[in-house]
Amino acid sequence: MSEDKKLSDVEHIKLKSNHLRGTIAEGLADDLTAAIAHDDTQLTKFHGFYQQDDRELRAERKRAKLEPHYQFMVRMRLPAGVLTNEQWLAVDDIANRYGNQTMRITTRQTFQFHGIPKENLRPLLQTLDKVELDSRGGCGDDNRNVIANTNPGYSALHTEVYDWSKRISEYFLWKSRAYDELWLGAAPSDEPEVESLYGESYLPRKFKMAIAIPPENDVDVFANDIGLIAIVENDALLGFNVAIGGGMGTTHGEEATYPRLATVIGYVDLEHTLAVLDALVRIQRDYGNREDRKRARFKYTIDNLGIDRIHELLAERDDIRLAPARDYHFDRNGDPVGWHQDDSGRWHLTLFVENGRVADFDSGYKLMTGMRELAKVHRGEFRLTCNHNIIVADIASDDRAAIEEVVAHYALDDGSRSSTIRQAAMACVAFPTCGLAMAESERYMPKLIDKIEALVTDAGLTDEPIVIRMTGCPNGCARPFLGEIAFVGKAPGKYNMYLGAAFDGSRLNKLYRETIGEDEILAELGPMFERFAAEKYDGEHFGDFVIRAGIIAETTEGRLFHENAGSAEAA
Ligand code: SRM
Ligand code: SF4
Repeated sequence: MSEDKKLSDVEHIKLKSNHLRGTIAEGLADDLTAAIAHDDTQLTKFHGFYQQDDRELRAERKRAKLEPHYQFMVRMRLPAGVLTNEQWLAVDDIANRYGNQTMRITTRQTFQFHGIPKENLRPLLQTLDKVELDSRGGCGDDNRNVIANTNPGYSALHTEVYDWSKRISEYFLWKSRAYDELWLGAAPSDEPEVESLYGESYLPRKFKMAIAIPPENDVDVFANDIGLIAIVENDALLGFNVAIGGGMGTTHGEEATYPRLATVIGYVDLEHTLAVLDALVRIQRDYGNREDRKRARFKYTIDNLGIDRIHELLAERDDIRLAPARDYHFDRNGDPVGWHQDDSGRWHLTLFVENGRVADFDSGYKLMTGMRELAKVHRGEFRLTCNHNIIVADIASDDRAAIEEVVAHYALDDGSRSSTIRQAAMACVAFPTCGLAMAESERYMPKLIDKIEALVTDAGLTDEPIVIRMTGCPNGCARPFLGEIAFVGKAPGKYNMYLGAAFDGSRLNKLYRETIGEDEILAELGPMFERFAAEKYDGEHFGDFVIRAGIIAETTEGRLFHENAGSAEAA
């Protein structure tokens, strides 16, 4: 590891934290401020929450000489996004009682609660605990929520993959007793903490894992530090292709940072899967950059070392030699909404949720109430998807009518709210809670989509599921660099526009126009849609078309993301 003096600030905070305790308890007890100590805000991430402030109130509070309106965002751990109806009701109750009366489905298949005052943190986490949920590892330099394909069509495989996601999530949880002591009232103990995998410094940066079942890539498996691609024969799960080094985050103007798609490095059978994951995580733990957090993700470790060296390290350190990768094929990275029947005859209903916000809206649309009523009659489970949607899963044929009644009463599947283009769109949270947002995203995207809907209708493309993604900054939380079209916030009302990712999530897009506003966005898209409608091949997707038509250059790998940026036609 690097010399101590060069370590980043966060590394020092972790090292002196007494296994993630810091002075969090003292901060909670301090009623002179709604905040906690600065260093502790890094540690609470490991416990699943971030200190934020309402950015809309900043100026007003400053003028009134008040501290910012501090509040917390709590992110649950929910492997594969599965929760029971009892858990749904508990989560709904938490959002109403302790938060801002909304729940936010995330792009990693879990819920976030926003607007939590610090005195509500303990009761919130205790309520989660009562229904066997937690927020451990929701954030922080550790393994994050393990996501997995929701695949309503294959219930047996889904169950198996769900079990794997829980197993992996639990295996890579940090072990310190700090969570139980700080939040659940466990008595402190003199027993030494044993953090055999993470040690005292945990990982250099966040770490993410996903499992996809081809042909569905709804998890965007290549955007993860480790992606497992299920290899299935005769409906049985045999093992996984292992892909490493995916990640989206970049910084505007800093070419040393770039999104990267995970590289498939081989195949592992089920028996050795955990050992391979463990070995890869330890490589990142030992070789990852602990000085510069902007270059600390596994993707950079891999590009620095090279894939051949990763294979050597696996062999030298753990005697692991991966078999050659097996064939697989992905069709898409979106969710097909509506009713689906699985191979055992049970039903699943995928409901579109715009940008993941579950709330009772001013428009009169009572999604939160409707889902609560659904949870009271539904006897199966709910699955959250990585595209911000909800699957009401495992419905017996006899129960379908009761579900349909609630769905119809609250208009939960109202087609007028979800055109094809809207269903394929996704935006991150951004304002007012995200401290890193440079432009609006969740609150603006629906309005932009209204206008894009008009353009696709004019071009005769109403049934074309073009993947459009938006984020308020280049950190990439809605995986924008996998959008066939993407908008990434640069300044209020201004976005960088990207084109050319693959519909199945297997190719990054590229920067097309910089710092443009809505009028320019629409002026660019209108003629492009007309041309696509006139010139597209049968079955050709928009992201492939813009490359074939010479509108944008293809991005072949993360390191080349910034090369040949801009309109290829203008070049
Ligand atoms: Fe994210 C930071 C929201 C998925 C890359 N992300 C943040 C923070 C916590 C801002 C902060 O650090 O202060 C955002 C909180 C906003 C808020 O007010 O709620 C935030 N990220 C989200 C969510 C809620 C977006 C959403 O619309 O659903 C997603 C929560 C996922 C979860 O349940 O765990 C979310 N974030 C992602 C993804 C997508 C994914 O994982 O598939 C990415 C890109 C993949 C990746 O990790 O590379 C992502 N978030 C980031 C980054 C950039 C990391 C990097 O390597 O550079 C940051 C900033 C950071 O870590 O420094 C970030
Ligand atoms: Fe915030 Fe940026 Fe992530 Fe959007 S992409 S939630 S603005 S950090």
